Amino acid sequence: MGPLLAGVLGFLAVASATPLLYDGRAPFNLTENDLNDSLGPYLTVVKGSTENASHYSTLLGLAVPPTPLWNAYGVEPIEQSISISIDNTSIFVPGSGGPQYGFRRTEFIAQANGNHTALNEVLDVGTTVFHFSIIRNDILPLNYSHEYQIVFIEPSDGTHIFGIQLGSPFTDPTGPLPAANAHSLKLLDHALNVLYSVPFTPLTWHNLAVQVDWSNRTLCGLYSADGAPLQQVTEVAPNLSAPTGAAGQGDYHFGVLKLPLVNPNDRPTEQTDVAHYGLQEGSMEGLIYSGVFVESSSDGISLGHGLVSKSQCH
Ligand SMILES: *[C@@H]1O[C@H](CO)[C@@H](O)[C@H](O)[C@H]1NC(C)=O
Ligand SMILES: *[C@@H]1O[C@H](CO)[C@@H](O)[C@H](O)[C@H]1NC(C)=O
Ligand SMILES: *[C@@H]1O[C@H](CO)[C@@H](O)[C@H](O)[C@H]1NC(C)=O
Ligand SMILES: *[C@@H]1O[C@H](CO)[C@@H](O)[C@H](O)[C@H]1NC(C)=O
Ligand SMILES: *[C@@H]1O[C@H](CO)[C@@H](O)[C@H](O)[C@H]1NC(C)=O
Ligand SMILES: *[C@@H]1O[C@H](CO)[C@@H](O)[C@H](O)[C@H]1NC(C)=O
Ligand SMILES: *[C@@H]1O[C@H](CO)[C@@H](O)[C@H](O)[C@H]1NC(C)=O
Ligand SMILES: CC(=O)N[C@H]1CO[C@H](CO)[C@@H](O)[C@@H]1O
Repeated sequence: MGPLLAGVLGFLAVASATPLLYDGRAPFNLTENDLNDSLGPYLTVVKGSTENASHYSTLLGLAVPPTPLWNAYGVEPIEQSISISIDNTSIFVPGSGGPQYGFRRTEFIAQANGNHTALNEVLDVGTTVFHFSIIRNDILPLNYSHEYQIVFIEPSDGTHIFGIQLGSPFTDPTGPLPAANAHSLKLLDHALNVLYSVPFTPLTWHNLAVQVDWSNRTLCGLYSADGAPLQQVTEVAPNLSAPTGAAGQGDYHFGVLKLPLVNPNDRPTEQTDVAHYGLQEGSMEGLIYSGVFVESSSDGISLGHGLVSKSQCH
């Protein structure tokens, strides 16, 4: 731990973790069949309708070590990484609105006791911190000419309380591709302002945490690479376009949601309907996740290696 950490140690305490509200770090006893059946910490229904979940997601066992932030080097990890991928069959058919031919998507949704809605009522109150770690899957690379929405909290109005975006934001008409900053992970607020961005470099676990104050509607981001402790990287930013109360509570998604490019042959109204229209190559692409959990920040924020910030983001 270098001088950077020493400089902030005054704000840190080594303590047991703050109250853990949801643990989405895949245990080693979780199986492919559990994924198919949405047993355990994930609801896996957001995927192509023709294949089982295990076609789009793989529990990696010891093949890809999870983020070292919550898994000490040289010790058996507490979790296994998860590969989440899309291919041309990744056409989700929601309860209404018809097949989403515009998107290709596979997402896991946080749940507890088989009920994601009940969990949201626990996670989306007070001040809570959404943790997740992402590493590139260089066998199944993304196409940075497209927009990807990869982590978000989605209330029933379809907006995102916060979101992590990669690639070139969808525009109609299509702009120069790839867009500037396409290869960076971007933390967006509800109004789609970029609060923070960091290059999505290969062979690196990118650890992010987003503190959401559900009453005052603010966001605050933390980031680190690999085993370095998380550091606050944004101000406490107002997020006042987010709905208040129950209307602002939503499912915690992580995975790969790939937007299309405008198809010049579609009608103007179709060209803006990204869920149902547009161009997709149908390629197989993916990301790898670990370190997914949610904690209350009432006793501070877990920064890794047992370090806890004494205060919330400020
Ligand atoms: C995995 O093991 C833990 C601890 O024994 C248990 O609580 C949990 O239910 C198991 N999970 C699955 C998916 O079998
Ligand atoms: C999970 O899906 C895979 C791929 O379709 C299949 O081989 C396996 O039998 C499924 N398991 C269950 C329990 O559905
Ligand atoms: C999903 O898994 C079940 C159980 O093994 C199997 O019967 C079914 O054929 C699989 N579906 C697909 C689309 O592979
Ligand atoms: C991908 O799927 C779409 C929709 O089912 C289909 O129209 C298209 O031909 C497929 N593309 C490839 C490359 O298979
Ligand atoms: C899930 O939780 C919600 C909210 O607490 C509740 O209304 C619903 O009945 C629960 N669903 C099931 C299947 O238990
Ligand atoms: C990436 O997407 C662009 C825009 O749709 C497309 O022209 C290009 O062929 C894609 N590249 C790959 C490798 O699929
Ligand atoms: C939230 O807003 C209330 C009322 O304006 C204020 O008293 C409180 O300090 C705020 N809390 C935070 C964490 O900013
Ligand atoms: C950083 C920031 O202030 N983001 C936005 C939060 O939401 C309000 C209300 O929509 C916007 O005005 C802010 O720009």
